[in-house]
Amino acid sequence: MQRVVATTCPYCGVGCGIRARRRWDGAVEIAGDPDHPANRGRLCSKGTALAETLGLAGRLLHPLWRGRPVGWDRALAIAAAGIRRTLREHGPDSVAFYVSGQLLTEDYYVVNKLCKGFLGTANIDTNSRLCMASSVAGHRRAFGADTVPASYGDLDEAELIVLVGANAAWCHPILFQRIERARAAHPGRRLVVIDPRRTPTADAADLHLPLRSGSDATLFAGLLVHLADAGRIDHGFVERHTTGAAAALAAARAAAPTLEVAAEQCGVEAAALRRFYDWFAESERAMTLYSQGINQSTSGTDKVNAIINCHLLTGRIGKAGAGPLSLTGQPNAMGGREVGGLANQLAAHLEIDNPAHRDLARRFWRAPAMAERAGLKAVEMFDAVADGRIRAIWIMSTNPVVSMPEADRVRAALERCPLVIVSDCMRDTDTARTADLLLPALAWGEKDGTVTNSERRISRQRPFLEPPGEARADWRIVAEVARRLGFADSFAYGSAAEIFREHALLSQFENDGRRDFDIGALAELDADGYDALAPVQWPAPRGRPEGTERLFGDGRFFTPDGRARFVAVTPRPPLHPVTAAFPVILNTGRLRDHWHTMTRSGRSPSLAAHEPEPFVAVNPADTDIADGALVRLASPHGAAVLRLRLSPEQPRGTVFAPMHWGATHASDARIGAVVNAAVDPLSGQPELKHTPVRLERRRTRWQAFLATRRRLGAASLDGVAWAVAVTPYGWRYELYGDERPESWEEWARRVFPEARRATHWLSYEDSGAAAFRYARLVDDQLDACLFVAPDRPAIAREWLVGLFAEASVRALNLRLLAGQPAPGSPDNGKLVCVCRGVGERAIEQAIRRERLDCVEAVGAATGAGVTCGSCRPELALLLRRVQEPVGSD
Ligand SMILES: Nc1nc2c(c(=O)[nH]1)N[C@H]1C(S)=C(S)[C@@H](COP(=O)(O)OP(=O)(O)OC[C@H]3O[C@@H](n4cnc5c(=O)[nH]c(N)nc54)[C@H](O)[C@@H]3O)O[C@H]1N2
Ligand SMILES: Nc1nc2c(c(=O)[nH]1)N[C@H]1C(S)=C(S)[C@@H](COP(=O)(O)OP(=O)(O)OC[C@H]3O[C@@H](n4cnc5c(=O)[nH]c(N)nc54)[C@H](O)[C@@H]3O)O[C@H]1N2
Ligand code: SF4
Ligand SMILES: [Mo]
Repeated sequence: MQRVVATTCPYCGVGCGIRARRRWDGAVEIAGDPDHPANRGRLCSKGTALAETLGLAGRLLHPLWRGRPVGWDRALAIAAAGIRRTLREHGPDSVAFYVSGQLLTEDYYVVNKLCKGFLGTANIDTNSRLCMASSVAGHRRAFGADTVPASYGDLDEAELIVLVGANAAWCHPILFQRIERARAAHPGRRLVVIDPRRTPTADAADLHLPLRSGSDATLFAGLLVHLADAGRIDHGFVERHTTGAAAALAAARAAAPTLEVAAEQCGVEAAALRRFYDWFAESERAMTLYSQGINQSTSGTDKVNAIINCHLLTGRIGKAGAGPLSLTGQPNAMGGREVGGLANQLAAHLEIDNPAHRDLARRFWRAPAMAERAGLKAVEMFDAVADGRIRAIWIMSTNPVVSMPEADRVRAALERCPLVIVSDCMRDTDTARTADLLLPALAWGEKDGTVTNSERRISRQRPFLEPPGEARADWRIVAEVARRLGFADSFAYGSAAEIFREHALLSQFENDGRRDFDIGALAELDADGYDALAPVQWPAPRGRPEGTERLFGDGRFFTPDGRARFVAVTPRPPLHPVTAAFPVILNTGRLRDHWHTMTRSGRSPSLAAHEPEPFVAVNPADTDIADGALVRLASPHGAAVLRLRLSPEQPRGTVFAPMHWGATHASDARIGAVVNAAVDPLSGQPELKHTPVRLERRRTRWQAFLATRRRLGAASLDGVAWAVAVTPYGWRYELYGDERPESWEEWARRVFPEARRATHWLSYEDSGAAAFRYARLVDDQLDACLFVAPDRPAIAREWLVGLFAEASVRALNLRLLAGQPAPGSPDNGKLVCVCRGVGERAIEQAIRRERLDCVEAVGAATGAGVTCGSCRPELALLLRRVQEPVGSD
């Protein structure tokens, strides 16, 4: 069978279309879908490597109750009985659901309906609380509804694009490439990046404003003042279509009376700020794209409104090439908002605080137990688990023990909770380790449903793989439990299509154009129509099946008076300032090739190669600890041990650490444990970008590099700290410890279990046992190696990992023990271009040797960056590094 299935990428909110082809031998080929409007055939490094993540290794394939396999009947009965008992003994609010923007809309709809309509509690919240909640709250304040006005197509038309708190080159790569193509085609267009760090995105910009962490509201207050003073107020629009301009302007003047004050407060040069303000003032077609640098803040909602204010004042909204655009993170962050997955929403953009809306949902669902008020938001929810108010929690498609702030507290809360149900595709995650009941969910490629991207475009995810083991669709699992709770009639769904129809019907129920979310035109889709559904942007009300590209073109908003609201914003600094004990600001976020807690990207050798080890980036002027040393990062909440990376891109007084590593990939690097849980009072979104911390050297007796064909068992690493990454032929580890084993030789024999076939050993130990080197060959192939030294062993890691591919390494002998290739032979260095396998060292050498001066030339010389393009920003960075070298290696 050779069948091509059109589906959607399961990673980011760009929502790229994919064509998946099953080959006759079962292998899957992934390609971009040329017909999908979000990407027109392009994919970034993560999308490209999807096939590497599809194997069944590590999958959860059967329900497990307290670690033992149980049949589905038993598992569902346990879940239903546990929920029923908890409801009866402790009331509706003792039960909670914590779900995810990685569920499909149909899954999300069903679990939200069960909770808010049938269990009588709104204690369902989602990881979107950590992601989009401030945008949602900001939109609702300004527009009266959670409406994203603009489209990707507007990026092709904008004269000025401002990216605020968004590292799009890494996190929304296909969108970023679209911006870059438009700039290349129209040289006058400008890109401004506002981010404390000099990210690869900032590197590409015409202007980078490295503002002080958390000072965005002041920066946009200053812009509002500047726009008014420069005569850029669109008086007609402001008078006819908005309210509150005068108060917002007065508040902005108080915060940023002059440009110099704004510059001073934000820590940027006045001249650079003036340039930005002037560019914004003169660009009718201006777009402001923003993401977690804005949302994840204790004043995130105000920052969102400070941005929207500038667009309202100039009337730059609802027009081609103009408007604010909140970039959604997860593939279905937007779909989750449509079904009301947040604890303070209802469904179909109905409001839970509005009695008429509650009544509408109650009648539509024929709901026996409507939730009467908003439920607990994520941070509050885990607090309630910790203090016993919540006694049963069902976690679906998210890994809060890694991704929540103050994550040690979250783990402890779950360990104490009487009933923890976890639905996941993977057997071992930090959160699954706390579960009583583990339920196997279908994964991407097996699931069937819809997702909605950042531009409101609903796309189908279609299955192209058979369901493995006993895994089931999330919606089916929830519906089965609902049936056992006595709600069979209301959850008698036979397919995703039926659920989608109900969702669409609810969106148009008594709507009459008053609510923004209306997909009534899709309510009549039959099974075939649903299957064939082409990507479409909502709203798509009855009679408008082609959907809507842009909203607010008519100047009408979803507030009671139809006018958009300015919000008077008084900027606030981050909640917790630095102190003498915790003098450094910790900023956290994403890397190019990893996805969240690595349950997917951590299985791909090509993605894992980009950054195999957890690290913290520090400005060289801020520390005298050497590059590559181990450091301990501590806050009042917890600590993590990370590799120090000296990085001039990092502003002074701040450090940056990726969010990706949990206990499945490193023993001590879970940054969520360090991050504070301070939240925005309106949105409840935590301040994940700003935690006061202390940085100190982590001294060790020894450190080691280890590579092997088989993953090591947990027991063999007892007493040793480690970080692991998958490689094409096995696994690589960085290790360190405080105690030295009596004999390294024996330790090596213990951790590398005896091979059955012919083996050959090489080993070397210096007299003081401070250094030890060991390699094991099986049938002349490299099977395992270990390099121990007092500090980080200086060996050619990528070369060693590459040797596992060789048919025979016997001839290498002592070179192998040296851990270094022969002089002159190529060592690629750290992988930069995943598609072509080109490493940092090779690129740097080519730049020097051939005096390359642009990304295109590097591509022509080395092949890097010419396929998916995800690494182009890093090629630019390497070019700059070679041209202006810094103190680090
Ligand atoms: N490769 C990859 N891509 C992803 C994901 C992934 O895990 N990996 N996850 C997806 C998801 S769910 C999301 S939400 C998005 C997130 O996408 P982004 O928001 O672009 O990513 P982050 O790295 O979280 O943070 C963005 C930037 O905010 C900056 N920042 C920190 N503090 C401030 C501040 O005070 N002001 C300003 N202006 N900026 C600040 C940080 O330095 C960082 O560069 O990415 C999506 N795409
Ligand atoms: N320090 C810090 N923390 C952060 C952030 C940050 O910037 N800094 N960003 C925050 C943001 S924006 C986000 S979105 C979160 C993301 O954080 P999480 O949602 O916790 O991260 P994921 O690794 O995506 O977790 C998804 C889980 O669902 C499983 N899964 C995948 N598909 C399915 C499915 O179809 N069904 C089921 N049942 N399970 C599935 C995966 O195996 C995995 O265990 O992290 C937040 N945490
Ligand atoms: S930009 Fe990359 S990760 Fe995001 S949807 Fe497209 S291919 Fe997937
Ligand atoms: Mo996110």
